[in-house]
Amino acid sequence: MKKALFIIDVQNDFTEGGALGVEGGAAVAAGISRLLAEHPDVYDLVIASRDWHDAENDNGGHFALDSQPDFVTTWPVHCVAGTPGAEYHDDLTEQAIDFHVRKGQGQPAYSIYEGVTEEGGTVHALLDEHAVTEIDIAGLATDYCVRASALDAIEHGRRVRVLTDLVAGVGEASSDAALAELAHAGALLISSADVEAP
Ligand code: VGL
Repeated sequence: MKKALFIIDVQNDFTEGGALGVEGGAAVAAGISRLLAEHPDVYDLVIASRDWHDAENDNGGHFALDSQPDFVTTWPVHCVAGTPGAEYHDDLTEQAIDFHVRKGQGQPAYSIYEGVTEEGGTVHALLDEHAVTEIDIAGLATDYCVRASALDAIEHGRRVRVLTDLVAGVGEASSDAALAELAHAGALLISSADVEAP
């Protein structure tokens, strides 16, 4: 039984001062790095995603270019491929990441499962290849990309735990609702202090 950590979209644009910064985003970056430093052997695989949108189009209506974003299905321009906003936050330890996944080229892509690895494969295939059955999830944003990634992982039959002190969301009510939905769907909500628990 192998265990993976998903680090979802811990990018400059989703942290304080970014185009779509969420409160607590930088602390999530630092917290994930601390977790990986303190528990270097817990995860067989560490997989990190990045939103990686096109600069020259609205990415399937994801970017509000000619209107105000509604912050539900349309968003300010964020995480454009190759820009500083799309880079991992500086406090996230990149050396601990085994696989990098990019998603959202020309389309909205909330779930890490919609992305591709640097080798061009899917996350689903990567997990199968490494016989991963258990997935812990941390990152941004609780109510969007963390939620979608966790639901996909559950749907693919993995045991999922959300590290609730290492996620941060766009809205408080929508983040609470997302965590309740994930618990109902079968995810365990745990603190990162309990990652070693069976
Ligand atoms: C996200 C809003 C828009 C996320 C991505 O990473 O949760 N949220 N695009």
